[in-house]
Amino acid sequence: MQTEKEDEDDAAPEEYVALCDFTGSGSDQLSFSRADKVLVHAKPSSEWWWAELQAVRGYVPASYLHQGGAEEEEDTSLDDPWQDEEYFGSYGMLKLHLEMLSDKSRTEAYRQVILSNSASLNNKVVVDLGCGTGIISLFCAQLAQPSVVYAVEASSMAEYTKQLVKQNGCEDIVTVLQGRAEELELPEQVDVLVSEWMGNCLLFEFMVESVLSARDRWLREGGVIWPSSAALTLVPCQADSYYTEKMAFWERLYGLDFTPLQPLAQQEFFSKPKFSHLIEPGDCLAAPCDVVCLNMYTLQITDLEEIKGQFHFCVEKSGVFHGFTAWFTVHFKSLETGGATVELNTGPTSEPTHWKQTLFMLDRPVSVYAGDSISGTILLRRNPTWRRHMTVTLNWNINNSTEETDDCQVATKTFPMWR
Ligand code: GJV
Repeated sequence: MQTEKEDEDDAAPEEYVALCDFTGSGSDQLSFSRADKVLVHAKPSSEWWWAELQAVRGYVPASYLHQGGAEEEEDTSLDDPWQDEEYFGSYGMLKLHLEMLSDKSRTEAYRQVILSNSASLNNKVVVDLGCGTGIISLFCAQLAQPSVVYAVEASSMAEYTKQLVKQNGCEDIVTVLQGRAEELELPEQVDVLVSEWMGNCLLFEFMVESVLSARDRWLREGGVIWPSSAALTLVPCQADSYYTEKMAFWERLYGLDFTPLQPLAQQEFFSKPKFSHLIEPGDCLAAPCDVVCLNMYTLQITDLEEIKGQFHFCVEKSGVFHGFTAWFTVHFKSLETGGATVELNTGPTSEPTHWKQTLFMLDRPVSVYAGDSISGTILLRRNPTWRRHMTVTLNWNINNSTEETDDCQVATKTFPMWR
């Protein structure tokens, strides 16, 4: 691999500085630490560069590097680590709102929360953070009698949300405020902070930061946050058809051996997680395990930089271990003492939601047997530069239960989401 690349070095290598630690997966990726100086020899794609560190060469993720020194002023792409123009631009159009509003499980869960708490919402002050088209605020006004709902929306959709509020006769209760929550003031403290902030793999987009900062500024002592807690769940799984479609495909084509393309396929299809995967309950090889639990009352913005979890699975049926699938569940605690908690579960045994599930493919499938154990850790590391992005690092080992092969395979893989 390394010698094949040597002919790419016609131009002088460029020096880059690592923005944070990175653990390479497989033998063709480099591992490095924050502030390491890396020599970039070639940029075969915008995401993976061919580079050198301490005389060792390998691929490095481009987004982890920045060009130190004088050239920095050239880099205007770093101006907005939140990419807000693009982010709020996309919420200014209908496509995403259509997707969210079509998601019955999601929307009905919020409706159910309002409905089952309608008595307690009487005369309460509510803020709906990132209200979009205002559906949750409208539910509040329609199903309960809060004194006011502040519907906060940064995108240009807010203009239409105002019209929707009027059109539905809710203008006495719902006040739409256009702007980024972080830059807005509310005229009063709120009793209830409601938001639908969850992204893929729960945290992607990191809108949760806006919720936490609104909590600290706006929520009165003893106020309620909806959702009140969130959990990320993981399961080892088979993903036979996806594996066949993207990897086994290259085994034999038209009577020819195409396997030299498999390393490329691995890089292209399996190095990032697959969003919008729907796992069949039967593809789970073990009982799912909650790896991260977030308490929305105590969680701090700084906690988001690195979130760690652990798992221990007992393989329940023999099969091919292709990867891990993740999803989340959120809980809305009742305003009434003893009232029922509402849950929105995006896992394989619930109605599919627009989040679907997130699949993390291993580099190589592993056969596992009933009784084996798969244990390890998950680390969600927020991208130090691109604040809406993160990487997910999975570490696992498989312990074979049969006595004659007492082997233990240890592996690790880091998945950028997306940078
Ligand atoms: N301030 C105001 N509106 C926001 C903010 C913010 N800080 N962040 C996101 N939004 N569940 N992953 C808006 C955004 O424009 C969009 O309409 C909605 O909140 C996102 C809701 C769904 N995204 C999610």
